[in-house]
Amino acid sequence: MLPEGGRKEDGSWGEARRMAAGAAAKLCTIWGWRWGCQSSRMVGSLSPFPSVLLLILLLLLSPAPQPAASDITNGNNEHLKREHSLIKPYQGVGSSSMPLWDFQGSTMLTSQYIRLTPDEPSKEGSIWNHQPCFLKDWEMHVHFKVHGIGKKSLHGDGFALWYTRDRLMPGPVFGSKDNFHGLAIFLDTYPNDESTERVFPYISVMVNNGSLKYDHSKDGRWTELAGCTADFRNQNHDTFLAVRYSRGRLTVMTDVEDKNEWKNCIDISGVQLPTGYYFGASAGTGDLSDNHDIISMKLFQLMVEHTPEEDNIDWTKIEPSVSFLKSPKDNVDDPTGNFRSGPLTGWKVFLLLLCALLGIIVCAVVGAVVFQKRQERNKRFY
Ligand SMILES: [Ca+2]
Repeated sequence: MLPEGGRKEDGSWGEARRMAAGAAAKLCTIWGWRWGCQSSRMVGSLSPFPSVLLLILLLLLSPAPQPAASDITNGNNEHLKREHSLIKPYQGVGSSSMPLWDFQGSTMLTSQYIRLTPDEPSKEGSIWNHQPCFLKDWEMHVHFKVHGIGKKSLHGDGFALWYTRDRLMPGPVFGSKDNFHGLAIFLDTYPNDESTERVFPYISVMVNNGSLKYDHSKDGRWTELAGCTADFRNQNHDTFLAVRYSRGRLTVMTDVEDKNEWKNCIDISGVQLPTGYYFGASAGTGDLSDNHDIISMKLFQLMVEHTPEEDNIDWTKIEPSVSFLKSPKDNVDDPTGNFRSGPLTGWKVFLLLLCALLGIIVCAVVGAVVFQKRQERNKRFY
């Protein structure tokens, strides 16, 4: 079990970057490399060496960039939004006079978990936050458990997490309606598409403005923005998922290997989502079944500054959309479906440093030769 309210990463990458920037600023002050410190527009007024050295210094002072894991909040309770969270003991759920969450279908409430479907065929259930969310930047941590007696691939179908315009509307997409408006994260445990090369359970995301249909027979392949394999079913330890949305960037992380650390699953930019939608979770079983349990959903507000232009927009009017440099269908070539390039690895940083060092050596040698030649020419003139 993970400690409440103080999970995982400490934002070390950001901290290191700040330290590096601070160190660079001090060097700037001490050595007077004004242009390198103030503005790239001033490049060219002095030797390029200081900027290269500064870059190397920054790279040396900073650890190799980690996956977006360290960007995920450490679960600071200060910004936990109780009205959008589902936490034990499950008060304010369902029939109470002030419900925070409503449930529907086969959903069953116990003191330890909320069961969306039991391990029985043809069930569907969902749970929906009662209040729309007007946060522009947020992060949802979901503690869940998918388990059942079905062996090998004789279980299904998985569950979905939602941030959508409509709520409590049963349907064919993991127990919820199709042609939805908003964001869906599917935790699919059953490969309906027998020809797929993807390994299941498989997590994928989809953004919809109501025009797209989810194709179960292809496990949503044609509408998937990105995805990853995650072995979360029938685990004896706790399994978690984190979804972060901030400044158009959508990040999904998993913690399903009992390592108490987030693992990068999905990281895409250019995602537009409005405010005023509802969080929910739903699950469905067909011929095959599983228990789909939600233990907690914790919503954290992210403290992010926006420009005045961004603040002047009516965020409730934003149409759910995604702008891509690459079309989602291009990810067919990639068996993981995850077509975005990863962050800089240790090797890439090392190669970058090596190139920078070689560049400096070449510049120094050329400079020395030119200087020597000039000196000799000057000597001849006297
Ligand atoms: Ca499926």
